Formats: sequence, structure tokens, C-alpha cells
Amino acid sequence: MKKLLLTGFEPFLDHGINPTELIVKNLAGKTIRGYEVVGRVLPVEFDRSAEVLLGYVREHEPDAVVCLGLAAGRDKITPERVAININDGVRDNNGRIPVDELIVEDGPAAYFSTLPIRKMVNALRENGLPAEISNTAGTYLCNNVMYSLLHHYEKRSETIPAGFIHVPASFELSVENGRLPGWPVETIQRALEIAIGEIE
Ligand code: PCA
Repeated sequence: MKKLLLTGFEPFLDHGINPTELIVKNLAGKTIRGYEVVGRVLPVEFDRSAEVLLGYVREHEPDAVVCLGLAAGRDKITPERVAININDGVRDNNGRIPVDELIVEDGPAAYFSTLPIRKMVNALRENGLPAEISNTAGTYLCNNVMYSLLHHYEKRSETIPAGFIHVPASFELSVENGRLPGWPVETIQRALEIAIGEIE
């Protein structure tokens, strides 16, 4: 059976939980449209996240990779179109705050996702779930792992479906912080199963 590496992140900043961590643990070992899901959780550290992700890529040699992250404040499921070669963020879980750093010294400015992002958004909407393509993954860890992942495959002249999907906060986070729009975590999970189901 084909293998899908699905990653989430540990909690970060002042968010007590990260819904992507829960969802990845729930989906690990399940089969979605012919893909067996290998679920792993990544640290939120500029010096480690990409290395840990690429370690899983080498270990499992997946046929597709979907990385998930929390975009607290967004109110839709947002597959990312592009990752840029910049680390510039707020504090990571190790206390590091990079300013205007390149992720890969001699790397290109950006990479496009190789996931079927338009099909994913259409399928989600057809199922009554708010979704749109995002044109920026930011400059924090989510962008960092997406860029590093796509750079890895580019360097090896290999193309597999690979990219990143941001999800809104879950209800638990909305309760912690009243200004955050939230979704039930079960609905975020169902949305991701639908989106992943669009990968050939
Ligand atoms: N979201 C952050 C990093 C970890 C996560 O879940 C981001 O959007 O960069």
C-alpha cells in the first residue's frame, strides 16, 4: 500500500494545545483513499523541525507528504500554495527569534506546493466546509518545514505530492483565547481526511 507521511506540530507560543498534534495521532495507522498514514509530531524549533521531518522522510520513504500546522486566527482550512526561503519569526520553543535569515543559503526564493490544492479546496467546499488556498505560509516554522521538504525533493529531482495545510484553532483554543475563531477538532479532522482523499 502507498504511504503518506502526515505531520503535525507540538504546542507553541501561548497555545496550550495544537490541534494538529491530536489529529495526526488520531489518523496514524488509518488508511485514507489507498494511503496508509504514518503520523508524526514535529518540534517547533528553527534549528530542529526540518531535520526531524527529513529524518522521517528518509526513514519511511513516503509516496506523499502532508504537513499540518495551526494558523490561529484563520477561519478556514487553507492549503498553502507557496513556501519562501526565509526564517523570520517570533520566538520558537527554544527561544530563538531569527531575523531575515535564509533557510537554505543558495536555495531558490520559493517553491510551489505539489499537492492538488485547488482540488482539495473544491472538495472541501462541496462537502460544506470553508476552505481557500493561502498564498502565504508565513515565515515561521510552517513555512520553514514546507520549504525544506520541497527543497529536499527538488535536490533529488524527485516529485511526489508534498506540501502544507494550515488549520484553524480548535474550540479548546477559542475557549482559552476568546478572539480566536475555532472549529471542533473532529470537523478539522474530517476536513483533512477529505483534503487528503484528493491526492492521487
Ligand atoms: N503553526 C506554526 C508553527 C507550528 C504550528 O502549528 C506556523 O504556522 O508556523
